[in-house]
Amino acid sequence: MSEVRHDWSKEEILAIYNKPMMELLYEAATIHREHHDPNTVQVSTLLSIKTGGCPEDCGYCPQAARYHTDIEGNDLMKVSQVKAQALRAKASGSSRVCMGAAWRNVKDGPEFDQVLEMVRTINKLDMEVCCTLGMITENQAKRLAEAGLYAYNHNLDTSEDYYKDVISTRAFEDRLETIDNVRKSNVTVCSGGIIGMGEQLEDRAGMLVALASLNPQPESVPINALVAVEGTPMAEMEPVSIWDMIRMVATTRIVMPETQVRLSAGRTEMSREGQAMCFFAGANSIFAGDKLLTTPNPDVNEDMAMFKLLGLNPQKPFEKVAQPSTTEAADSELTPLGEKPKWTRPAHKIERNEIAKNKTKLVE
Ligand code: SAM
Ligand code: DTB
Ligand code: SF4
Repeated sequence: MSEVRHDWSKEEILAIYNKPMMELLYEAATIHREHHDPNTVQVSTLLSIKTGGCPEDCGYCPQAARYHTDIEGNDLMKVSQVKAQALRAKASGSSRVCMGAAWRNVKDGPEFDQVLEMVRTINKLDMEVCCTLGMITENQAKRLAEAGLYAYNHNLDTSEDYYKDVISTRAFEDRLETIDNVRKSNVTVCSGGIIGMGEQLEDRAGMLVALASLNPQPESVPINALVAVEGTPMAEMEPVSIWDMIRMVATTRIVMPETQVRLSAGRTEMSREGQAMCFFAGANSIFAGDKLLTTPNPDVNEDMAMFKLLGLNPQKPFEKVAQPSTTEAADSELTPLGEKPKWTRPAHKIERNEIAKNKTKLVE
């Protein structure tokens, strides 16, 4: 059985990534079979509970307020709406609901209390609940855990070096600190990144070094292909080749053998054959449902037809980690601390982000 290593070097990871394809596939598939059932794929449904208007400048993101994209923004959803969507996701075979909010960080107050109620409601439906709400403190992570949160998603997105070319409103260290705060609760960690943002192969390897050196390694790692959205600084990026996606998935599987590797954004551009190669190379999770947060995703029926064709079965909830219990708000032992953490704001200029911000302003 391959051991879990936390001391991978960038050079070692690059050497794996660049192996002849057949050797890479064989090695990844072998490790995959040692640690997972190769015919089981975990299925998550994304739900954008608060869309658009985000103060951050992430160069890939259509929800950043400063770029001129065509998305429809929404205030925080009601708990009843979230419950209805979660029931639909459950009926269509999802084991997990992942709620995303276009926030820089979580602030204590009525909106966070509402999110905690959403977590309680979905956990009581016996589904795994994941949140991705931006940066959080230890106290906020513990309150989410107490409500019954199963996973917290917070992506490193790319290497520490390239991060500075993508985002200027926060720093890579802030991401690591939030992941550390999640680890201090008993919520599992979901952290991965995006390929196709103009990064070098060294950056893909650098991101995997950072993820693999977390101890414990994240329970799930989403690998996203950039969805190049008009109006964002990355609108004109070249689409990711399926071969790059397969190499990235296989390398992730080899350096993080126990992790669930999620084939995330970008599946609308991938053929069934391409996705099958990714599953063979160690991907064992997907986002299902015709929408990611704001962009399209394959139809659930098409995905279920693909599962049937490939003999894949959706994973049942709580197969990897036991269901957390839910504490009601009235019985909570944790009080909001109202902290105002000093998250970094480097504020350096990223040329393509500046251009995208100023572009349509001239036309308006
Ligand atoms: N605001 C929170 C944050 O940034 O952590 C949570 C939501 S944010 C949309 C979650 C993740 O979605 C990002 O970290 C990024 O990896 C991914 N993402 C956003 N836009 C994307 C795009 N256009 N293509 C691929 N992935 C994207
Ligand atoms: C992740 O790694 N990918 C998801 C989820 N975590 C939150 C988000 C993908 C977003 C793609 C662009 C959009 O739909 O807005
Ligand atoms: Fe905001 Fe998250 Fe989008 Fe960045 S990725 S702009 S933090 S919603």
